[in-house]
Amino acid sequence: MQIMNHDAAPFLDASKLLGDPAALRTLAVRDGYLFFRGLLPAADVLRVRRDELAVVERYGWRAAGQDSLGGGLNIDALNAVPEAQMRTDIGVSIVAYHDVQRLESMHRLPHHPRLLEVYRALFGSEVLVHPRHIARMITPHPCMVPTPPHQDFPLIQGTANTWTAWIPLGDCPRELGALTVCRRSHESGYIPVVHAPGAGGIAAQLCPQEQDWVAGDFAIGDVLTFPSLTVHRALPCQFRDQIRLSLDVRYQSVDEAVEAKSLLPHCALTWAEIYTRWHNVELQYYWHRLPLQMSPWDETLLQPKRRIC
Ligand SMILES: O=C(O)CCC(=O)C(=O)O
Repeated sequence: MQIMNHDAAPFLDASKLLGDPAALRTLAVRDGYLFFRGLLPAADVLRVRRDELAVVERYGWRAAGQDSLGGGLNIDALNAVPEAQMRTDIGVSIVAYHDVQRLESMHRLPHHPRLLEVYRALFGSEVLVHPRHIARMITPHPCMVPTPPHQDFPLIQGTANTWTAWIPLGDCPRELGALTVCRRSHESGYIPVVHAPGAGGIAAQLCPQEQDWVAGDFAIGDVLTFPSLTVHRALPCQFRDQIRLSLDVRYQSVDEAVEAKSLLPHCALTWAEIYTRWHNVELQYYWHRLPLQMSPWDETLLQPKRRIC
């Protein structure tokens, strides 16, 4: 099931197809992912990186002697955090993650017009941006394990036509633990899972023919996106003193069903607690203004079941 970095083919850059929704959809249906070089302006991404790193700094986990964008870690300080206090799906402590979830900039970036343009083209309708953003802050803390191969569908549910945008908050070469996708794995439909360590806690049981991995070195502004049946995983980070910052953001058509948890914060805070210090109200509770259709949660999708290949 595991692959090495060098086994993967490079991502195909779909940037030239922006402005041609039909061609974009055809490629998405064929490969089960789209990769866009330089989709987002670097300055907009760096604002979020700086804000997240300021949180890391406040907890004493950033190495001294770097500017506000440097991802070097004080690994001894971080490793002193007991596992019980860590978000093992994120990479920092539970309280530090709360501070990151309070960041207005982190919640604003997913609404960037360049992202909305992509999803309007894919869905042919208005877009629901799930407010439940995940801010991965992957560190070499001993409790951390690279994200196993999985589909997002059993974890998100709602419509299978929900798309994830994986947005690295800075350059993210393969060696820093970038995301990789299994091309055309969306064609397999829902894949039965087993429990696995790492973010999400499940792994898709891949058959031998499902090993067509694509990967790449991300530069700031690049975005990888895929529907919720596409299998993806994180490459192992080769650095012992660097943090990998990225966002997982979900998008779907407003005309399709959404599961209730997708509208909740990705932590124990309430939205009111998250919004306490925000300047702008227009991105608060915006989904309340949309006529959403809800779908029920199906716990059986997360229960281990043997797959026959
Ligand atoms: O960044 C990671 O390690 C996991 C990301 C992921 O699984 C996702 O975006 O759905």
